[in-house]
Amino acid sequence: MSEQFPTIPYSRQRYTAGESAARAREFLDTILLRRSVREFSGDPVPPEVVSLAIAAAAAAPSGANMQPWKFVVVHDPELKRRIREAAEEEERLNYGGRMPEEWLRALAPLQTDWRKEFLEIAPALIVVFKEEYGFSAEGERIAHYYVNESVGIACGFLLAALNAAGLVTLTHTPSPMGFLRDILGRPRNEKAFLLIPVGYPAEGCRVPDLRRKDLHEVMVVR
Ligand code: IYR
Repeated sequence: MSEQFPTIPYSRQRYTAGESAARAREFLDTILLRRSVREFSGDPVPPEVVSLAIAAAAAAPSGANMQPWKFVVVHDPELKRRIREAAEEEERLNYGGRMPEEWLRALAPLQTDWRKEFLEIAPALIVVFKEEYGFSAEGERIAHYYVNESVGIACGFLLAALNAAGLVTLTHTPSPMGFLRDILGRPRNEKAFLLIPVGYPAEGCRVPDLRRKDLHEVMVVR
């Protein structure tokens, strides 16, 4: 049997309902500023902001506290170029027949295509890897649990933290993403989960005029 974690006291300041609602509203107002951006400025991002946002992501809950994630930050133009080339190769196949008609129709309003210039233009790419399993200090395999849920939540924290800092992102999934492990030299227990270009919107950047579902469409109270 493994040992228990020692426990430590935990409490939070109790806000009044009004204070609590004001904080929730402030968070909502901030998160409503987040949009998926495909037109990036080349301006560099402050490295400290990226580090702080990744620290926030790594504070996400995870199955059995395995923290089954790695966040690879790519600034190097040559690596970005290789990632763009490999992503475009996959996307050419996706848009050229690998995605079924229904999927292409669903994407048509977004006007996306196989071209992924943003992978070179954005000053930083954060490639999030999930660790499908880990290793003990003795090099034995350790099972990880709820890996997709854990890493998905961590990515949510990451997007929220970058957004709060005034940076913009795209949640990009050039599937399949196996090339990322090869290009970035990651070990076999890691699988690319999400590719997140980070930066500032280009001058004149536009985003689709999307409608978010109303609260009553997404919230059910019983
Ligand atoms: N990965 C492709 C296709 C794509 C798929 C979905 I679902 C989107 O919401 C957007 C794009 C691409 O990045 O173009």
